[in-house]
Amino acid sequence: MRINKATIDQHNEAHLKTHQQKLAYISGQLSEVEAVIQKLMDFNVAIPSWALGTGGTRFARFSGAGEPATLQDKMEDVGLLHALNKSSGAISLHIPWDIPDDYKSIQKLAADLDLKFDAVNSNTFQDQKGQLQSYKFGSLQHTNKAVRQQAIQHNIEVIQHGTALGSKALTVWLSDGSCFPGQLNFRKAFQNTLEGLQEIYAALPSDWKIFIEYKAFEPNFYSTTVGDWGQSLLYANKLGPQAFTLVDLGHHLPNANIEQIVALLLMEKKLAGFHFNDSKYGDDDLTVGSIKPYQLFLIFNELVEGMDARGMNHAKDLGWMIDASHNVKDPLEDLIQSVEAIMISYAQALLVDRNKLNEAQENNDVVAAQEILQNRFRTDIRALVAEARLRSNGALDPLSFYRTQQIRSQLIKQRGNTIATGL
Ligand SMILES: [Mn+2]
Repeated sequence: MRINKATIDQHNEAHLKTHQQKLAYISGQLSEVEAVIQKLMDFNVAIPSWALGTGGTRFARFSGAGEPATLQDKMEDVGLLHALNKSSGAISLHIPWDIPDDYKSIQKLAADLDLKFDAVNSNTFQDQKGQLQSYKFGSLQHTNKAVRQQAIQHNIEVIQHGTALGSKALTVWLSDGSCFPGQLNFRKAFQNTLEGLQEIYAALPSDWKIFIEYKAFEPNFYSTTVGDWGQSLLYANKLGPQAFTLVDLGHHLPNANIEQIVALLLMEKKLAGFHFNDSKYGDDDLTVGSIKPYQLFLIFNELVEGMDARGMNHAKDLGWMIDASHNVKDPLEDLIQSVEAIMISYAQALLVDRNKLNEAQENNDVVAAQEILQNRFRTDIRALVAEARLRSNGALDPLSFYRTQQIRSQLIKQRGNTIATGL
């Protein structure tokens, strides 16, 4: 389903007056509005193919209707989202869930929808039909060389699919680890995993990156072989200059200081990928900014400060992606909310007075430092995000557009009672 430009124009016309009042108000309070709007227009967050269907839990999956059943439909959904918010111009594919049957037609569809292919994701956390070796006791860490070889070969195939589509990065998330003390020799598991990653690294095209994603626990509950940013950084450093750490917000132990992790990884030039979501307890896959919006702002504050310190391009030099798969919301509404939360936090971080913050830090003025950050967090800059969308021909209020136009009902009419492929 494609959104008609004239319908977006009508929507914008109806919302324009209120928007202009809000924009004038906030522009009167801030000095760098134009530069911020431009940065917001340039910023894009990739959407993973698995976020477009209703996710399940280990107890049940309550699927919605009109879900995208094919790769083409998933791309159409991301295209729809991008048409509304103009900030979701990339899709991240998961192999083997999204293996393209015809690269050319998939590439043409992507061009029609103004989408790029973000990092490709491998899967050695479940067994596929007809698979020779089982990943029950891990993949790259496995004691059996045949299992490790199968996992290595799979990752190399994923790189080949990605190359054919124009991706530039491979994300490796391993569920490898152990559930009980004594099950695993930690050192041997690490060495096996490193050797496997080295073989995969050797198969990377020279303009590709490999992202090593860590996760503290689940599905293994005693140890995880890439369990935290220190372990990921060890692998990335040993692998070489094309290897980086990927930070997924939901993959930490409770209360971890993610903003500090991000700051140090950026400093070490080893941060390359980012997965957004929110959580109350673990890897909850909740809508970005729904539980801890202040933490999201603090993370962006460090990202902007760290990227500027290295002269990086905010839009291009890191891989931004949402990684969530929600089970009670309409997935497209969830994604509209997530992207909006990201844009708001990014805009607020851009507007932090760096000189004043730096001065407060140098003078150990703890109170002033807190005031600078919290004043910005409490400034309502949503009109700037809306203005960036308006200038890019998106919708002023994507969620209200989605609901007023009854897009899900239209998708159900078109697709029927389909369920998204994936887990
Ligand atoms: Mn992730």
